[in-house]
Amino acid sequence: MQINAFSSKNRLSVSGSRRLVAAQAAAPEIDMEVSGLKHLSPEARERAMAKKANNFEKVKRAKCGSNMWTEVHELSALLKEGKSTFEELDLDDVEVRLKWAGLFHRKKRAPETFMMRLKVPNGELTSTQLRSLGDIIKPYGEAGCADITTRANIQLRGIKLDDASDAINKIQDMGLTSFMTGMDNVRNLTGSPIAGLDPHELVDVRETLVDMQNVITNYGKGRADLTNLPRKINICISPTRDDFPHTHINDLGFQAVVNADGEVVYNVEVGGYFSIKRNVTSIPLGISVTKDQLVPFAEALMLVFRDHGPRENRQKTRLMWLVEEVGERAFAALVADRMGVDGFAPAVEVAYDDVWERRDILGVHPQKQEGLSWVGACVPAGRFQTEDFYEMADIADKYSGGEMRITCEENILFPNVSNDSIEAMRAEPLFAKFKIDAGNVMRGLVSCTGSQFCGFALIETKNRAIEIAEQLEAELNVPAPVRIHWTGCPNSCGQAQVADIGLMGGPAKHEGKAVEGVRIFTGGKIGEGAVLAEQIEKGVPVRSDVLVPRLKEIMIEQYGCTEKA
Ligand code: SRM
Ligand code: SF4
Repeated sequence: MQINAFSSKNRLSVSGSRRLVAAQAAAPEIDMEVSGLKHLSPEARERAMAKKANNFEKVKRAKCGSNMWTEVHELSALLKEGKSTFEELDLDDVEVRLKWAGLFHRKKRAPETFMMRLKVPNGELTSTQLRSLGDIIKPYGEAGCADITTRANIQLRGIKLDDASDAINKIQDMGLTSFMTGMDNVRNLTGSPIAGLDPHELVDVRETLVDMQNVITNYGKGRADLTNLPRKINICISPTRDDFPHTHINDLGFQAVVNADGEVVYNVEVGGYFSIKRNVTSIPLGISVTKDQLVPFAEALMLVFRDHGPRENRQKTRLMWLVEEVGERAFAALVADRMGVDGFAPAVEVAYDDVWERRDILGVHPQKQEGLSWVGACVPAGRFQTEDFYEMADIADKYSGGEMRITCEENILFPNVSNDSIEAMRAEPLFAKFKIDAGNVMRGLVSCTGSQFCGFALIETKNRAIEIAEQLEAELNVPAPVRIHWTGCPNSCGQAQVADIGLMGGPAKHEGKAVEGVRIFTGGKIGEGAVLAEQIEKGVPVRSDVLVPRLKEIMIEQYGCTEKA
């Protein structure tokens, strides 16, 4: 099979401070048979799978998780009407397949309650949605809370399976979805929290991200042919040099650039991911796509991943393993073939003559629209209580046209605030809790869920992260934001490796006894020229009398902090 994966167009140009120094030469035709793709046919995979499929694949083969899109309503009804007890339900449905409907049983930490993960493309929410989300968790009292996630998304907590059917209907009625959010599905699509407001963005990605979600989730109702992937897939579109969605750690990242003709196109990177066994940044595919190709490309790539991706050893099933197996060019050829196109334009190579520091978007910032600003506020460790939803909705209605956004750093942002209203807005009680001018440790704080709710966690994270951030701010002068990311285990949902200082849960000993501990990572860089943080220590007890002094040392040595008098 011959596929010309790349167009032969070379592009060279200079545009503003953006200097296009080179463009990739046309690639030769790719012979898929000689590049070893024969054994990757869906039929061959199927044969291999029958023998060596991992346990999750066996559960999916017994019954696909997509069945839960209807069955979840039946399970809810069975419980509600007393026709079944929770214990009588099928274990694989409860622990695995319900994740296809966005329901994660918190068996170890809060038995018989579920975390419900949504999809919020680009993290945009309306005041109506905020109020409805508050309404869903309100009945659960203290057990009902919510989190902003590191994919600019919302997770609701405390949900009972009896009520899940109603919750799902409410969520779909408000134009959101919880389907295809867990297990081997696409995760929340990320872009830029300041899309449409930002004077420096190359393109407003909001509409494309919504289109992409609609296509790959069938408008949130679930798309059966895209739901049985070998593993999860993270997708983002990055429209600025800040790279807010961390292209380098997504399985599929589109980076907006300007080509020689002055058009915005998207360089394609693939394969970035974190896991217990491997942490790897994405690699360029050597191609670029147009705006119109973004959604078809993502869809085709997912189909290629579905059909050719490995499904044997679960630790070797993320997209990177397939890309490495077939090579970047052949992989691009497979996607082109699936899209029904001859090939793609080469990647645009961009070298800038200036250095671009990733912007801190908390606080008040002028928008490209005259007289308007966005106002970013810090949500400590991303945790919301029920009443926060109502207060945020009121603020959004009063000041930002009923709109609020959430970020991958687990914070909130109100767009389109009239400059005349900023002073009044600052005085609102919400911002005593979620500070607009948060300190330089709190504003950079990110934390995964940790042991309060997550069964994988080796340590408690969120509460501890807040306490230690407060202590550091009390004891140190911190001249610039220091980004501290907490992650409760090596899955690294809290992205320890992108932080200035990353703290990853792990075992430790104190005075001969086993205690909660962390591995410490430092030196992560985000934005242009991103670099992963490296582990400098392990087995450090998280007790504040041990960890805080160690963090202070690092902050003084590496981040210009000084002791307060
Ligand atoms: Fe994650 C599994 C929470 C972002 C890598 N992650 C889990 C589970 C579902 C495990 C479980 O069932 O308890 C956690 C749910 C805990 C809970 O109750 O909240 C969980 N992951 C999260 C969130 C909520 C952390 C947060 O506090 O923000 C994030 C939800 C994002 C979303 O909206 O979908 C979250 N997880 C991430 C990220 C960061 C990212 O996407 O940039 C990563 C690393 C990047 C990546 O995926 O490559 C991440 N989570 C994992 C992994 C390791 C994946 C792997 O290939 O091995 C697991 C374990 C797994 O999938 O087997 C995992
Ligand atoms: Fe749970 Fe570990 Fe992810 Fe934290 S990093 S949410 S502890 S799986």
